[in-house]
Amino acid sequence: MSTSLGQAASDVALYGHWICPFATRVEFALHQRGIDHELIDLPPSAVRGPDFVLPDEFVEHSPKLEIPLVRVGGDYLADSIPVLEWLENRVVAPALLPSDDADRRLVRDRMAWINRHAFRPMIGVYYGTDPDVISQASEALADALAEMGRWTTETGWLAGAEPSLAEAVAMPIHVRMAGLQRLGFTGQLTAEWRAHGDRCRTLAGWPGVEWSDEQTDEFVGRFEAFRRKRQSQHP
Ligand SMILES: N[C@@H](CCC(=O)N[C@@H](CS)C(=O)NCC(=O)O)C(=O)O
Repeated sequence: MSTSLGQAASDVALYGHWICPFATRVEFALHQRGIDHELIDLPPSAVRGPDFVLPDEFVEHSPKLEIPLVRVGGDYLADSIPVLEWLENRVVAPALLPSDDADRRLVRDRMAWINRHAFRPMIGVYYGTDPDVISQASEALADALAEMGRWTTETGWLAGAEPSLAEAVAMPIHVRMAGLQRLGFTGQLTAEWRAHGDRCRTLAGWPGVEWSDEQTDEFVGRFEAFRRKRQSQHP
């Protein structure tokens, strides 16, 4: 598997922010591939200060004004999963997408599954304001993580014999697990899922996305404040 870029590495830029799980997927893949890039910090609107001005380049090229937005050379793409696939196509040989059709299909199916069955409830846990809703999201997330743990039993990875884009898509769940637990995720993590987390922490992409204790505290604090604000608006 090659990691050489078909594009000068210095030409790659990511508009992202550490708290955004979608941008984290791309940041992980860039680090995992060893793709040198510029990270242009652009906090999501909920985290921006009142004087924050969106850069013109971002406004022009991000159709929904969402991060992640990636520039390679003079080309731009937003939306995490298409961006992950696009970065694969811009390199000499695929590194996080297998070359075999059936293996590639498995990675793609699992990325879509994770998005739907794990990411939605994960976001439901931290954006939840009603305890019943948080608890339902927590249960759904625990079920999804148990299923994803089962996928890893044969090879250690989510889709195939090596880390793939499925790891990039799931990575933000490992990154914020301690924060999710403080915000109401009560599910028991299976041994397989925890072992997958341990394996992910050994990957080249991990140091680029891992959170310090301070970042976990800030994540938790932001969503606790969000809940308090919602509660005061709709007591
Ligand atoms: N489907 C998109 C979702 C991206 C997304 O929701 N990004 C959020 C930040 S985490 C965003 O930029 N929201 C707009 C805003 O904050 O104004 C993806 O997978 O990249």
